[in-house]
Amino acid sequence: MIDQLWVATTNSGKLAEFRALLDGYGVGVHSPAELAVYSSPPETGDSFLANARIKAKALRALKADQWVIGEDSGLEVDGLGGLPGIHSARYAGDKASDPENVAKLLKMLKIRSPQNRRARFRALLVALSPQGEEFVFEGLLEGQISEVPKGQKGFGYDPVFIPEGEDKTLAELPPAFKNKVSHRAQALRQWAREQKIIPE
Ligand code: ITT
Repeated sequence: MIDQLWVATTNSGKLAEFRALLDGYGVGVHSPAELAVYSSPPETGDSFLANARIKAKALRALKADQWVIGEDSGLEVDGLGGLPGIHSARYAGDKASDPENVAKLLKMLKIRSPQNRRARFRALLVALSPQGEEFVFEGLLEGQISEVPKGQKGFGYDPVFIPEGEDKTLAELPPAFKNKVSHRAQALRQWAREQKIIPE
C-alpha cells in the first residue's frame, strides 16, 4: 500500500497537478521544498527521459526508502521543428518567466510558421520504487498554439495551448479538464493504475 510519494519538482504548478490527480486516494504527495538539503540537479540530458531520470535519482539519494517520481515535460511545436521541447522551461533564457517564454514562442511562430500552429505537450515520468526498480511512463496532449495568450489558470504555456477539439486555451478551461486529459495526468495515471492506487 503506497501512502507517500515524493515528486522531484520545484514547479508549483506541476506539484499542484500531481496533488489534485492523487487527491482522495490516500497518497500524500511531497516535494523537495520540504527538505532543507535538496538542490535541483542540472538538467544535462538530451531527452525528456534522461532529464526525468536525473531528477528522480537526485531525490532518491535523499529518500531511498520512498516512492520517488521525476518528471520532465515540454511543448513540441511542429512549425518550429519540435522546439522548445526539452528547453521549454528556459526557451527565452536561463531565468525566463512563463510570460517571457510564451512571448518568445508567439514571436518565433509568427516568423517561422504562422499557419501551421500544431503542437503537443509531452511528459516523461520516471518512478523509482523503494526497492530501486525503475518504471517509465509517457503522456501526450495534442493541440494548437493560439494567436494570443488567454486565461489565468495553470502555468507555463497553458495560456497559448488549445487542446484538440476545444476552442479555449488550457488557462481558460477548468483545472479539472486539464487533469482529465493532460500529458502529466496520463503519465501519472499509468503509474497509479499499475500500483493499484486508482482503479483500471
Ligand atoms: P522541475 O524541473 O523542477 O520539475 P521545470 O518547470 O523546470 O520544473 P521542466 O524542466 O520539466 O520543469 O520544464 C517543463 C516546462 O515545460 C515548464 O516550465 C513549462 O514551461 C512547460 N510545460 C510543461 N508542462 C506544461 C503544462 O502542463 N502546461 C504548460 N506548460 C508546461
